[in-house]
Amino acid sequence: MHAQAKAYQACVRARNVISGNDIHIERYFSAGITVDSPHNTISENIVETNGIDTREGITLSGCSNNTLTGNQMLQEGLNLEGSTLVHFTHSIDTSNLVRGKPVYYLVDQTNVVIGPSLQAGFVGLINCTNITVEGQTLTHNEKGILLAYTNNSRIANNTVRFNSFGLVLHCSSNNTVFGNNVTHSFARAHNGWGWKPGIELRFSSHNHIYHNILNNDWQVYSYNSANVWDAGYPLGGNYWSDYSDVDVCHGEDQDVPGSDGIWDHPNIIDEVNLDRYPLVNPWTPTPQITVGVGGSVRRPLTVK
Ligand SMILES: [Ca+2]
Repeated sequence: MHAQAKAYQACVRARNVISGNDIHIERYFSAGITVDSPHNTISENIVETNGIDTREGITLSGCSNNTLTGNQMLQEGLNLEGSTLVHFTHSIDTSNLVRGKPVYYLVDQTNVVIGPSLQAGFVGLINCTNITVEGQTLTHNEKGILLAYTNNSRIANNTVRFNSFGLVLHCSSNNTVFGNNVTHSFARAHNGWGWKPGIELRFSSHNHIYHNILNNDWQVYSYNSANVWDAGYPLGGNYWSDYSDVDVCHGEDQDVPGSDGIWDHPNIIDEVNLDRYPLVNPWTPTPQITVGVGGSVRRPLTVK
């Protein structure tokens, strides 16, 4: 397709190669490229969506084994949709960029650290174990961070904002999610504004989720999932922008007079999920103190 073409939507329904297109989208509610069949190669496309009505530059929906290389998603990023592991099994390397930052889409990997120096545009962890994602700023994707069939991993100190869904865990358990700033998750639905949750959990239990800042119109959607939403007393749970109570007591049972920066009653998410110690103010990391050579300790946390 000629580089000056506009208002073009590529919807791939066969075993195709889409390569070298310059795709501009002027329609509302559409992904730049939507793929719902297996074994396509999508490469070297420049995808420019309108940046307002969708978070989907390239969507792979209910399909498998597609290969993405060298695509530039200028405004809106990646969207992976599916219900089984095979739906998330694609080859998407770091030559794909969201807003100029590389995509880290890990499949079947263990013991990997995606640290602050990498600055990902999108992170997807598929069938992975013991992965660390730390210090990333993830914006303008359908899901800021996606974990599918991923266990024993660590999502820490990331800023996840202006995505449709902030953080999504699908069939993922025994992960730790802490110190993240998950805010401004939203999407525009076909019939108006439709909010999507900051954190979505489906069939994902035994995750430990604490010390996060959650500021979304819809904070959590939890389906067939039971998780731990605090780090006990006195470390506390999460900061919820939409939860306030009284803070006149302290102690494990919040029954001793004197405030402690923890609301006196739990934030009940649903029948099997609650934050026992919701924070009055956002948690902030405490600087580490170097002790001797090669060691460090963390100062005791002060919950304000
Ligand atoms: Ca209290």
